[in-house]
Amino acid sequence: MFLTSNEVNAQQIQPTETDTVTIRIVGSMADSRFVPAEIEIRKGDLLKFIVEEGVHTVTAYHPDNRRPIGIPEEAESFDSDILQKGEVWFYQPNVAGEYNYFCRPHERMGHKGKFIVR
Ligand SMILES: [Cu+2]
Repeated sequence: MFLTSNEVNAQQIQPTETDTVTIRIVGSMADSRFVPAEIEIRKGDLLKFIVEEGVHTVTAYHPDNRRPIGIPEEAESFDSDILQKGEVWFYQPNVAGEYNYFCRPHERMGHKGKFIVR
């Protein structure tokens, strides 16, 4: 098959184009939130969660965490454990789909987030 030079370039560039995507965690009580609370990323991107205020977790909706599943079935469950102000936690999803997660201390106050891997 004949490829134009543009098509060749696209094929060469795409597989290596990954980013580190930062999600800030702010608030300490009912104002706790992930910023942004919802984001689309690409497979291979690295998610970097940084706690700017309060004490939080980044926890998957998954039976491992005693919740109904809210991430792709083939994806690995995750739970950051307690993160203090200034701490950073990374997750690199390698399965496409929708990932719903929450913060253990503030779930009932609505501290939840979602990322979609394309
Ligand atoms: Cu929280």
